Amino acid sequence: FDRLGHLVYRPNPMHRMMGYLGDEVLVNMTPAATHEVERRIHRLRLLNGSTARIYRLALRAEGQAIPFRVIGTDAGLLESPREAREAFLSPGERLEVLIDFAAFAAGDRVELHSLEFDPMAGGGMGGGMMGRGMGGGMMGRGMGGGMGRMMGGGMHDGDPLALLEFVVREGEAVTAEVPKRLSRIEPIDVTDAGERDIRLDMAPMQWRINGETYDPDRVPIEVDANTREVWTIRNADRSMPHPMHIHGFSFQVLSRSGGPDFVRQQAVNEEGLTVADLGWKDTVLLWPGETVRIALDFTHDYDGDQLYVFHCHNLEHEDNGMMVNVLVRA
Ligand SMILES: [Cu+2]
Repeated sequence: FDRLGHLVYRPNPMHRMMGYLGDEVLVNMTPAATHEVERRIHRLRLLNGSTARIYRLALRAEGQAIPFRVIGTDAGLLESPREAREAFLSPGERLEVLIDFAAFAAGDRVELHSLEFDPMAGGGMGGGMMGRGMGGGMMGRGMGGGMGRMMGGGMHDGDPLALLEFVVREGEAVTAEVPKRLSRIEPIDVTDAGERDIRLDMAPMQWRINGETYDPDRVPIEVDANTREVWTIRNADRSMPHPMHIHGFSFQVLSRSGGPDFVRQQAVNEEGLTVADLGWKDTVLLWPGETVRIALDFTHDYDGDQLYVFHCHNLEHEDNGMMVNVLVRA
């Protein structure tokens, strides 16, 4: 914000390359947000509406980590609740969580915050070419004040942040059981699915998808309606995370591999999925060096050819051309 409190959005060429990070976190348009809660389970529907910032969400009270239950992701409920202590939420992604305040006393404070992480970790050169591996590297979090100011303030992606403080009200505690079964998710049948490789990389000052930057007249991806495909998306650039989003369809994440340790440590199954990868998704985060496989079912009810887009949800990356047309042929 400027001195008068007006929102400033003036990305320079470096922001357009790396993403525009502000220096003030807003929750429901509110800086330093607080929210009063009763001593019972609360359901939070979280959306990362930041242009470029990734959050490593966690809860704490009196310095202690507080577990929560994830019940839904981008496009609906999970099959059953999953207890978690942290979850990544990249731009465009959604997460539904339950927080139980029954065990807290009136006046207790519970903080939703973002844990520290290195967004360039997993890159090729120990923290990535642009990471802080290179003695406070060029784009890294150890960068000097000059670059820090160019990047838009003192808060780099991955800096620890306070997001929202819950204040527990007076009143009787209400305990409740959470249903064990929330929904039924049929796995997309991939036995006859087409395979497609998607490579994310970088040309000078531009991010690319399969070597392409956005051209409205080009259609790099064509699929037949009512077919299924498995996309193997590889973040080959190894210097920045990319939250990849498709319009028109939800997908299922099949596997995640090759990422940084702090992501692999969050795996909830043998395929390397994190809690934020479960259920129906339309946005999936790719860390530097990672490979993520997703299953897509292109069944839909519309007549004729339909044109959609597949793009990075880091909005500066998208605006800078990290997007391709996807034609679903009737
Ligand atoms: Cu991107």
